[in-house]
Order: sequence, then structure tokens, then C-alpha cells
Amino acid sequence: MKERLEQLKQEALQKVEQANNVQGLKDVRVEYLGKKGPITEVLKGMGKLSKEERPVIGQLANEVREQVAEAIESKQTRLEDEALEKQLEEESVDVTLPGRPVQVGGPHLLTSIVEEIEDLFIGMGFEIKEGPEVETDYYNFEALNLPKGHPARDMQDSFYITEELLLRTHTSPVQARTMNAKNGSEPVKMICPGKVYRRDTDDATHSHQFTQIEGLLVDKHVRMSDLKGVLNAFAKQMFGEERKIRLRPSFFPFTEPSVEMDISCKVCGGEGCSVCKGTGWIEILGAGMVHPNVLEMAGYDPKEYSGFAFGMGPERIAMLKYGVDDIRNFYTNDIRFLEQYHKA
Ligand code: 2NL
Repeated sequence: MKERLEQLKQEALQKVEQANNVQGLKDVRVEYLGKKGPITEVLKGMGKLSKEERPVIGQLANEVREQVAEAIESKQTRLEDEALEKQLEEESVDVTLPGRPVQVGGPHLLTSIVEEIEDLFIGMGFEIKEGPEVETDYYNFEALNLPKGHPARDMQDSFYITEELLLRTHTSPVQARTMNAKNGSEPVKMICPGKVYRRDTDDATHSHQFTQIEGLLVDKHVRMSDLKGVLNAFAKQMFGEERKIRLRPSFFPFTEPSVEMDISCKVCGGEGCSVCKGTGWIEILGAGMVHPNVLEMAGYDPKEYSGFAFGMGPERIAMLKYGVDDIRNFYTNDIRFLEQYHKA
């Protein structure tokens, strides 16, 4: 009996030693210490032993069981420690590695420019108004002193939807609508940024859809010098205090008189260079005093009220300010172009 227990102990300890995972250890436990295991068998057969032998064998069997259990226990701890050690090693983080760059989005260059222009005019007390991109013939043309048959409303130049509906060719109809809503008795001081559409073939300087920002101020006693003061303040804030402006006579059907505004060339300071094509001046926008017909159609008495208006293309402004050479860059969404103009 003693030898049998001794032999079982050696066998079990050897198997514990050989086990190289937790499942293997469990198998050893079941095999030797389980209800049907040999040590339990020995304890069950104790009844057949003599009175003297019984406590000796009983004690020995318990000792063997404890030793095997202990061996299993400590081996299990060791296996678990090793597994944890291995996992920690495999999953360790090298904090000295360079970080992965994060792609940060930002506003589109055109959005930034439009917002910059909006902020400048908000600072001068103008409010921002928006309106529909699908317009009636009346608000897009008629109300702006462009009666039917006027050369500027050539069917070839506009996207017509029906005889009476078209994609607006400028943002002026927003201003005509705003004036109309005042019943001829309140001042208007607004700018309207938005998308406009022309039937053009796209190239470096033309896009069938582009952006316009127009401004309008209507009140009693508005004079051309008010227009000049507002445009001068805008030009200096937008392009730099050192820039000068000049107004040249021009023509628009909705203003009389009409002007075009140039700013002095920053590249050559007025000497003449390739950017200003030798003139020292760069054209920025068109403007003028609101035509009496336009005021009248909007319900204002042109003898009592007067106004000025201006219109500019923010793509052109951005192209001049940032040296962008192709208007299509604003609409093709090439990330390599857009990324260059992300502000923090
Ligand atoms: C340009 C020139 C201009 C206007 C737009 C306007 C609007 C109303 C009445 C009178 Cl409701 N005028 N707008 C006036 C002069 C010029 O735009 O070169 N735009 C890109």
C-alpha cells in the first residue's frame, strides 16, 4: 500500500512537471485527485486494513493528496505568471515611436473668404440676406432694369427651367426681393452672398456656377461719396491699409452712374508688373448708384430715396489674395489644393 501511494505520488508529480498549460494541469488533477482517481480509491479501500495500518496509510494518503494538490497549485500559478508575462511583452507600447498624423478638416478657402467679407460688412452695419437659387424672370431681370429683349438677358447665357423660371445669374434678385418687402418706406443695408449660374464653358477664369457677393444700401440722401467710403474701408481691411482704390466709369443696367473699382497692385506698388498687366491697378468689383427705375419698381420714390450697390466675385478675390490661377480649383475639391488653405 505504501509503495503504491509512493508510486502514485511520483507519477502525479512527474505529470504536473510535464504539463505545459492550464488544461493539462486540470487533466492531472482529475486523473489523480478526482472522485474516481487512484488516491480516492486507496482511501475507500481503507476498511480492509488492520487497525494499526489504517491511520498510517490514511495519513500518508492525505499527505500524498496534499502534495500533489500543492504541486498543481504552484505549477498553475507559474503557468499563469508566464502567460501574463508573455502577453505584457507582446502588447507593450513603445512610447518613443512617432505618433500617427491625424487628418484635420477645415473650412473651404471659398467659405473662409466669403465669411471674411461678410464679417467686414457686418462690422459696417450691413445685414446678411439669402434667397432662392431658382428665380423668376421678374426678379432676376425685369426688376433690375433688364426688360424683355435686353441683350444682357440672352437665352444663350442663362439656364432656363421654364419660360418664367431660371437659375439666378446674379444675387441681385435677393436685393430686389428685400427692397420690395419694405413697402418703399424703410432703409435697406444688406449684403447677399450666394451661388449664381451662367451658361459658360468652364476654363481657368470661367465657371458655369460661381459665387457672388452683392451689397445694397438704400436710404434718404445716399450719395456716391458714401459708396466710395464703404468700398475704401472694405478694400483696406481686405487687402491691406497701404492699398489705394480708384473708381473708373463703367456701365451696368441696374446702376447709374456705374463704376468699376481697382486696388493698387501690391506686387509692384503701382509701378506696373505682370500681375497688374503693367497698369499698377487690379480690378476688384463693380458698383454704382441704384438706377431710379430699379428703386421705383421696388416701391421706392426715387425723388426721396437713393442708394448704392456693388457686386464682386469672391473666387476672384481669393485668386488675387492667394495667387490661385484657376477658378476650377474651387469646385474640383482636390484635397492637395484645399489643404494649403487650412487655417488653424
Ligand atoms: C460685378 C458688378 C454689380 C450691382 C452689382 C445691384 C443690385 C441692385 C440694384 C443695383 Cl438690387 N445694383 N447690383 C450693381 C453694380 C455692380 O456687380 O462685377 N459683379 C461681379
